[in-house]
Amino acid sequence: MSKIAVVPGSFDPLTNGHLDIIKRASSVFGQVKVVVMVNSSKNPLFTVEERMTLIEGASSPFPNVKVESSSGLLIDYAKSVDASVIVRGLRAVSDFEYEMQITSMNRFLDESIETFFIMTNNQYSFLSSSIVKEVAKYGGEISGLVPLQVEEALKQKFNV
Ligand code: COD
Repeated sequence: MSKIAVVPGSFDPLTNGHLDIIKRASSVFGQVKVVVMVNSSKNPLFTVEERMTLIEGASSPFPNVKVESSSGLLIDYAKSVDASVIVRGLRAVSDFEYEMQITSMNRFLDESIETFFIMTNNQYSFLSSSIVKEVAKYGGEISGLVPLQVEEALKQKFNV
């Protein structure tokens, strides 16, 4: 039976680090659901719909990837789509503590859903949505760090 994996995140916006994780997950699992989680306490730059459109554009070469959104608990979303695995990316030791906390909480809520980690590609280990937004805001060079459509969307948002 082909396994369904969920790749959750804020994706505000998608970076090439995220895309690399999505691509690698799509080569291992039968179906991949990239889910933009809506977090009411964050103040995102891009709307959920904008983030989804950018992810759909960049992940179009991977036919087993679908993009959705959810505003509830991740584990409830994973159950609703019959996923057996949550996939997360790991960049550095600094990610570990946070990831351990959310993985443990998700296992407490439903221990039948496993979390798998994919190590970042070295070339993207320093990349995050926040750092890309900061550089883009001041007109810095971001090509090669994000997909072309994301680069254009950032330039438009910041008027640079
Ligand atoms: N290289 C590799 N991986 C990367 C890179 C990179 N350069 N950058 C980011 N990643 C990975 C991240 O480690 C993460 O796995 C994924 O890509 C998405 O990253 P972000 O930053 O967009 O997403 P987060 O970390 O903000 O997502 C957090 C969630 C939204 C998943 C979490 O808050 C959540 O599950 N919220 C729903 C509420 C819930 O269920 N809470 C209970 C569990 S605590």
